[in-house]
Amino acid sequence: MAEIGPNTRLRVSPFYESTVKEGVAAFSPYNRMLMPTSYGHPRAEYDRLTKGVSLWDVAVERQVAIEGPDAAAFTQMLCTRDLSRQKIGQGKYVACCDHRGVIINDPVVLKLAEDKFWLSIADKDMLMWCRAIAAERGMNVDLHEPDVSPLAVQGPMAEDVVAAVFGDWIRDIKFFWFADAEINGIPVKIQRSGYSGQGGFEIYLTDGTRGDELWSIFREAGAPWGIGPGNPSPVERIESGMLSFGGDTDDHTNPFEVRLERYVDLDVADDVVGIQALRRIKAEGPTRHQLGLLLDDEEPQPGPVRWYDLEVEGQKVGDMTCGCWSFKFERVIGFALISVNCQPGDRVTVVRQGVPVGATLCDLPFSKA
Ligand code: THG
Repeated sequence: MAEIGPNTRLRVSPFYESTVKEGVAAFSPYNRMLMPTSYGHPRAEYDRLTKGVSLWDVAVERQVAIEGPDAAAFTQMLCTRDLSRQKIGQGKYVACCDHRGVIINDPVVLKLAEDKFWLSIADKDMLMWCRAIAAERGMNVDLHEPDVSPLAVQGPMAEDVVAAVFGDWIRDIKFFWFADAEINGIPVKIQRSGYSGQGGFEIYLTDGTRGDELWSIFREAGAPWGIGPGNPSPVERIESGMLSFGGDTDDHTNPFEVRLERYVDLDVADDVVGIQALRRIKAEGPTRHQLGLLLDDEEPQPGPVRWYDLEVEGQKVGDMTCGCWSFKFERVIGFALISVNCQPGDRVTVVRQGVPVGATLCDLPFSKA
């Protein structure tokens, strides 16, 4: 197979050497970096995440730092969720939209000070977007990408491992809140967060020269709990019903279509980018929604690498945007982005590389599958 590796266009994670030593088997490009996506043992890696504790190089979750006198006002302009009550030390999951109300990112916003925020972004060039909006609006802000690289510790045993490294005080950190800490002089921020439904923490390394040291600290401290390498799991995140921006969204997707309505506040100020479009869309009623798919397959099938058409009586009604063999439900599941005329319980046909397979729509998350 052809190789793809770090080069001057493809920035290197501070944890890269560690992941190579651990036997990383696949990467995916994300924010012009490489994100480990497999260590070659899918079932063992899934079990480690859902029953134990898993260590992930998610340095690709880059930060856009927003600093200066207009930082709070500017951050709000980018986010369709009301941030007026956000406290210093608190994170919030938000949808950033363009002027059409189309989602262009779903970052976690961290408030570090009254005049300092980080957008912890999904895969899309948000620094360029922020610079353009700030310049057009004449905002007094400094925008840059800081030296920050998250390392995720996920799974039911994650809290014990993070407490073994930093002390029992971390057990009091509330969901999405964060605090400063240090280990062997390595500066970090610790947040209770992460892209899994299993619980855990993200350790934001703020000195990119010390990634392999931090990795080793967790590897050793986590040994009694059987810690091992992993990555954001496509299977677990589908089972848990978590959105993948760019995977489950296209260039026309608004937050209402993908279950993000509860993070949208339509009464934020009129200068929030996209909010006027979202008010219109809400008034007219969204045309698509996101549902679960339970496929009729009896054998494991890989998830789609491209969206598959969903049809009813030969007419296209939507797309299957992701899928996997679920170890938990022992069947093939996926997400549908589909006409609001289709409802849970309805039957649809997935056109999988030209071959039709039946499926039943269901509510998300899949708790009732
Ligand atoms: N952590 C950090 N940054 C990130 C991600 C992350 N940036 C990119 C990407 N992931 C952003 N996407 C998400 C998607 C879902 C969640 C977090 C980031 C998430 N959702 C919870 C859920 O769906 O159960 C609910 C969140 C809430 O209710 O506030 O956690 O993973 N640093």
